[in-house]
Formats: sequence, structure tokens, C-alpha cells
Amino acid sequence: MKLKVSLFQRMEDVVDKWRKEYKSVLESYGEQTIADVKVSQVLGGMRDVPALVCEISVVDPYEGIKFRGYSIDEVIKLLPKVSDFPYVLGLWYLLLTGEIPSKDEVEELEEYIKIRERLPKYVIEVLRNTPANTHPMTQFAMAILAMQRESVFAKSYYEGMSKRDLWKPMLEDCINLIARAPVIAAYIYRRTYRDDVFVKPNENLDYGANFANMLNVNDDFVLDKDFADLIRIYLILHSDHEGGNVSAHTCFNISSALSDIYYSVAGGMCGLAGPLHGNASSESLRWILNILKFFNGIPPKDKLIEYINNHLASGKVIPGFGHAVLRVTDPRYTAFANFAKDKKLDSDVIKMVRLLYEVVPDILKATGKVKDPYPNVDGHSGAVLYHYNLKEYDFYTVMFGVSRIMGMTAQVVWARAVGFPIERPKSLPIKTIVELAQKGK
Ligand code: HAX
Repeated sequence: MKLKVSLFQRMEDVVDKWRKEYKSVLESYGEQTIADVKVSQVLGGMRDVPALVCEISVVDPYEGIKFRGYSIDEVIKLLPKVSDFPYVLGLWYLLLTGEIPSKDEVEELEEYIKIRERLPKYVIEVLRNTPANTHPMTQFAMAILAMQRESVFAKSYYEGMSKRDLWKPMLEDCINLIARAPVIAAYIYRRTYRDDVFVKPNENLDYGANFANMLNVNDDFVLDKDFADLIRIYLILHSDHEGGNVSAHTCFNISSALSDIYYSVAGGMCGLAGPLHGNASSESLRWILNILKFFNGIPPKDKLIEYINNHLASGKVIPGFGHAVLRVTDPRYTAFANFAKDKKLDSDVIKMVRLLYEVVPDILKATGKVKDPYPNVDGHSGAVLYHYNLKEYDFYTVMFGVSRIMGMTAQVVWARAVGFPIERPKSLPIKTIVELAQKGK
């Protein structure tokens, strides 16, 4: 395989380092116990069971996401910039290698990705042959899966490539997928909600601005520079959130069977589509719009509190609030709030987001059961998209998905590089769990 971009060389070096580290950890501590598992954890969605490895990012309950050890503020500060915002692919470089790239390295990667953007005609045909009212996430997962036939990884595997080298064709596939994901997403947007006119990638734009341009949210073929800034930051913020969340883990799990990245990411997207996960962003915006409609504008605080209490009493969750790991306001939410403040956004949806922040945490605290009463990323992301005229909220999870592919691919390349085995945890019938619990085991 031709190593055409310096990222491959950098990866060769780091992969070697990871392998040594992984091997030595296994040799030194392989038989060491690191945790006990309670019945409540087994029956409670495996919360906090330390059973997975993820080098790409870590979610601290109180500090939030760290990408390769860097906080959101550090990432925004340190990554090379285009028009005052970090290059999106600079983040992918960081997720893959663990190193902040130089401006030259990122620009080289941006150029390399552009060569791979062209969408095969059959992918467009797959989408065109799907009813336009098919959920955008279904279309996105289908388009990704359709490209499986092109997997360099699958071809290399069946041609007998050594396990040690499989991360290289995996990275090739990931580059192709990263290049095409925004093109596919933008086409899904255009055909589902607008005029079915396919806006071609613009080779003069960086990855984030190009995606913004292809979405053409104002239908005027003029790039809104603030919207491009939003998309750059949006793609960075949603990229990864450890290995245990539904989409990341589904993707990782599928790939552990040596399924290629198309199978793996398509599976991950199906998990992201759930309302308790990535679709919470659509749900949150829908909920905000319902409130605005119900009150014919921004409601007084006391009426809003009453409305929320009624919503909870009807057995529904408040979308965009709560988290399985976080115990503070999600720093990704704060990054969007800062963006909205810096750009002086003050439409009704943004005002509603601010008002909900004032009232919802106390209401959730008062239930006595919600572990994290604070807003998560999905509590703000939809409102900023809506502000810039991306109003079709069913599409928001696709936006999330385009970004999350960066994290999923980085995790899978890492797994193939260190030779992570097929995942196969043990499942037990409840009767056996009771027997084990009674024995105190
Ligand atoms: N509104 C109402 N009730 C909530 C709640 C919310 N926002 N968050 C948690 N709860 C409830 C749970 O439903 C649970 O109730 P029951 O015991 O009656 O089942 C109880 O509080 C304890 O839950 P928890 O331990 O605090 O939360 P979990 O780890 O079980 O669930 C969720 C985490 C994110 C799924 C949850 O907070 C939720 O449903 N939030 C709303 C949906 C949402 O915003 N999801 C996006 C999360 C971020 C993400 O993954 N983005 O992709």
C-alpha cells in the first residue's frame, strides 16, 4: 500500500509504541483483578463496570470529555486554525495519533481527504431509490453500509494479509468514510427536505466549511461564515465520548469480529439513532418548539415550571438533560452556550435553552432519582443549528453521526493496531445471578 500522507508514517510509529505498552500491561497485570461487579450493575445497563479499553477519549464525571487527555478548551486553543476555529480534521489526527498536529500536517490531511470525497453513483442511487420520508438516520446508515463492497480492509483480510498489518487498510477505509460522510449527509438533507439538488464538494473549503456549504441551508449557494464556524465546532464537540456509549461500543463490538468499518459504523449509527442517545438532540429541539408553540412564545418562568412538571408526571424524560456518566453541566453544552454568546445569538429557541437551564436542574433534583440533573450536549446543539436555518430536527442525529465517525474510526483503528480480540462477555440467566449472589461470589 502506498503511504501518501504523513499521517500514515506517524501512525506506524505510534502503533509500535502502543503494541509494546499493551503487551507489557498484559504480561505484568493479566491476572490482576481491578473491579468487582454488583448485581445492580449487571441489571442496570453495566453502569461503571470497567470492562472496556478506550484510549481515544475519557469522560470524567465532573470535568467532562477529554480527547486524548485534552479538554475541549485545550483542543480549541491548541489545534491549528482556519478562520479562528480549529480544523476539524486536526481533531481526527489527534484522536488517531494522540498528538496535536502541526498546521502543515492538518492541511496535508485536509487535502488528502478531498481526493476521496467523490461519491460513487450507486450510493446516490441507493438513496434516490429510498422513499424520501425514510428517516434520515436510516438513509445515512444504509448509504454507509452500501459502500461496504469497497472495503480495502475486507479485501486485504480475505487476501490473507497478516493480522499485524490490518490496521493499515482499516485506516484507508476510515479515510474514505470520513471523506464521504459529509457529502452523503448533505445529499440526504437536500433530497429529504429541500430541492434534491446535490451541492458538490468545494475543494477550496476546509472539511467543516465544505460540509456547511453542501448543506446550503439558506438555499442561496452562499456560504454563511458563522454557520461554517458552527459546523467546525459542532463536528469537534460530538466526535467521541469514550468507548462505552451505545454507538461507540456497538461499532467497536462489530469491528471486533473483524467486520470492516462500513459494517461497524453503520451498526453504530443505528444505536446513535435512539432517543436516549444521539436522537436526544432532535427530541430536545422538538420539545423546545412545542413549548414555544404551546405558550405562543417564551413562557413566564412559573408557567414553564408547571409545564415541565406535567411533562415529567406523564412519564416522559426531559430530553437534553441527564447523563449516564456526567454529574455536571456537559462542557460540550457550555461550548455551544459560549458560541451562542460570542456570536450574539438571541432567537427564541436560544432564549428557551437559556431559560430551561435556569429551571430544569432544580426540577430534576427534586425528583430525587435523577443522578445528573444538568444539561447534556443535546440540550443545546439543536438550538444553534435551528438558529442558522437548519430547522429539520430529524436530521440532527445525522449531523451528530458525521462527527461521531471520527471517534468510532479512531477507536477501531486503535483496536486493529493493538490486535484487540473478538468481544465475548459472559451472559447469565437471572436464576444463575441469584445463585451467585446468594453464594456471595
Ligand atoms: N428527565 C427525566 N427523568 C430522567 C432524566 C431526564 N432527563 N434523566 C434521568 N432520568 C430518570 C431516569 O429515567 C431514571 O428513572 P427510573 O428510575 O424511573 O427509570 C432515573 O432518573 C435514574 O436515571 P439516571 O441513573 O440518572 O440516568 P441513566 O444513566 O439511567 O440514563 C440518560 C441516562 C441520558 C439516558 C437519561 O438521563 C435520559 O434519559 N436523559 C434524557 C435523554 C437525553 O438527553 N439523552 C442524551 C444523553 C447524552 C447522549 O448520549 N447523547 O448522545
